[in-house]
Amino acid sequence: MQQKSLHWYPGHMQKAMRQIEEKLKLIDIVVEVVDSRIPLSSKNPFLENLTASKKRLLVFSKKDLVDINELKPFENYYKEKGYMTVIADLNNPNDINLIKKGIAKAGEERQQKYIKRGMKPQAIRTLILGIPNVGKSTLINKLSRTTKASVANTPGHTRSQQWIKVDKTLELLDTPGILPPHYEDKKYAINLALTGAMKVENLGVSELFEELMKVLLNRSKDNFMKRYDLTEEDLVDNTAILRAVGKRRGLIVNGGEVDLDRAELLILKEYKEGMISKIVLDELC
Ligand SMILES: Nc1nc2c(ncn2[C@@H]2O[C@H](COP(=O)(O)OP(=O)(O)O)[C@@H](O)[C@H]2O)c(=O)[nH]1
Ligand SMILES: [Mg+2]
Repeated sequence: MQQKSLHWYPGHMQKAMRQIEEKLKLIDIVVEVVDSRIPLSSKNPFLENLTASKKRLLVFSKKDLVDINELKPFENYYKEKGYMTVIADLNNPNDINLIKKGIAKAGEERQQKYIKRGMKPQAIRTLILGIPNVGKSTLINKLSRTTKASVANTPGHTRSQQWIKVDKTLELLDTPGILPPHYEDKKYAINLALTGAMKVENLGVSELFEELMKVLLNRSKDNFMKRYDLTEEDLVDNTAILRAVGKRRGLIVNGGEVDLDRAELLILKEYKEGMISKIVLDELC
């Protein structure tokens, strides 16, 4: 395993943080997106202090890929840290509306300040933040498509920034703040790779497969057996599992043997796409 490739060098982290700090000067509230399958692994803790002075709405995306009952403790965990929360499938228009309502609520205090000063209600300026692959672009697209989106070029503090005017009460910075993932803890790196937020090759396919099997056999055995029509005898060890799955799916090489490597990749891919199990991978201690 190439440990080196797992790490963002301190320079990268600093650069990302500086860029986000610049953007934060321009905005009223922060919407941070995390993947519901990994609500801890997909959140970069270095951001906590940076955004502490803003109202923060945390969106758990991809709720369609988990059993949402499992998210309650995570929601409470973040609420205790001062976040407002919304659990959403970003492809569901009702959920996009819930997020819009959450943003309005997060911006209410700011709005009251404008009104007290005798001003009309102003657009709440919002920055979407998150690590790669959590759904930032999807959210920006969906929010702006709910009304006629227009891109306005408004001067910011230091240089001009592109704003998407969603409606009279909401403007989005059109480029999200992209955070490096939180790789330092191996457990997080594995979860990021299993869900597609990081290239599988960075960890090694076989190691990742072993980790996935531990989780699935522990927490989602029935679903796993059902997906591949397996019996208890097929589960004696990982090679037996791969052999059985490969046979069911016709992954056979020339000599009639099962192609174990392809079976491994197939299971990893189907897990990533939500076809096997709806467990939340992270666990709160
Ligand atoms: N199932 C599901 N997929 C989603 C959801 N939100 C985003 N995605 C998918 O996740 C992938 C990454 O989304 P993207 O918006 O590009 O993430 P970004 O890197 O944070 O901008 C894409 O394939 C999206 O279609 C969701 O709520 N549910
Ligand atoms: Mg994007």
